[in-house]
Formats: sequence, structure tokens, C-alpha cells
Amino acid sequence: MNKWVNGVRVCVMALGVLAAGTALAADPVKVSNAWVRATMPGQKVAGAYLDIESPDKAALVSATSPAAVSVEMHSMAMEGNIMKMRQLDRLDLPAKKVVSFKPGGLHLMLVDVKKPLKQGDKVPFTLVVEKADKSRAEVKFEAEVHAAHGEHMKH
Ligand SMILES: [Cu+2]
Repeated sequence: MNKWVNGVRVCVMALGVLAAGTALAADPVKVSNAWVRATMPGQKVAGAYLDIESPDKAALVSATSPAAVSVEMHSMAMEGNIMKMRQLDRLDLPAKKVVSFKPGGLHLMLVDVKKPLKQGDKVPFTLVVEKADKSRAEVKFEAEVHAAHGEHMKH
């Protein structure tokens, strides 16, 4: 008996389409746990928080969002007994170490928010990352808006 005579031909044409859909370029950094604090009526700024991990030494050099006129990188530190916020031009990202932006510490600040940010809204961001060879790459992510908790009204 010749096993080739009734051989079944398998159609593989659809595989090309599937492969194209998964061929995404690797992001230069990994962003996780991103969220934005909801704004109160009349509030024009909002803090955004996230974890960033870079595979290699890099630096965060800017951030933008269509939800605000500008996005600044801020750090917070005690000066005497006053908590002070400072704007950063760039933030070094060490290799393979998670850098956390969190309430009371580093944060992104949405300045001049275009419309109130409500619980459940999704805010898109674009970060610009400068790698060790000075090349720059954009990283896009979305952060979900969470309601402000209790007393912690300040970002
Ligand atoms: Cu701030």
C-alpha cells in the first residue's frame, strides 16, 4: 500500500497572518502597575504612579499624555520638616531593577489636566527612554484612574 496516495494536504496559509500579529518590537523598558489618581473638582494636576524596569542602564528623559498639557517627573523629599517636590529633567534607570513611582515619592505629574479624571478612565502615556548609546525610544502605556483615598489628596 502506498501511503502517499491518499495523503492529506494541510493548508497553512492562515499561519502567516497569525505570525504578523505577534511580531511586536520589544519595548526598551517594562512598565507595570500604572495608575493615576482621580482629580477632585477644580483640580488641575494629578499624580501618576508606575513601576519601570529596564533590561539595561537607561534614563527616562520625558513623558507626555494627551490628557494634560504637560507631564513632569517629580521627586519628593523632606527638607527640614516640609515635604518638597522637585522637578527632574531625567531619571536614571539602573539595569534590571524596578524603579517605583509611588505616592509620597517619585511620581509623574499631569499638569493642566484637560478634563476631570474619573475612576476607571484610561489615560495613555508616552515615555521617552534614552539608552546608554544615546538612542531614544518611546514606550507607550495606559494607566487606569483610581479614586483618591481619604486624606491623601496631595500627590
Ligand atoms: Cu508633583
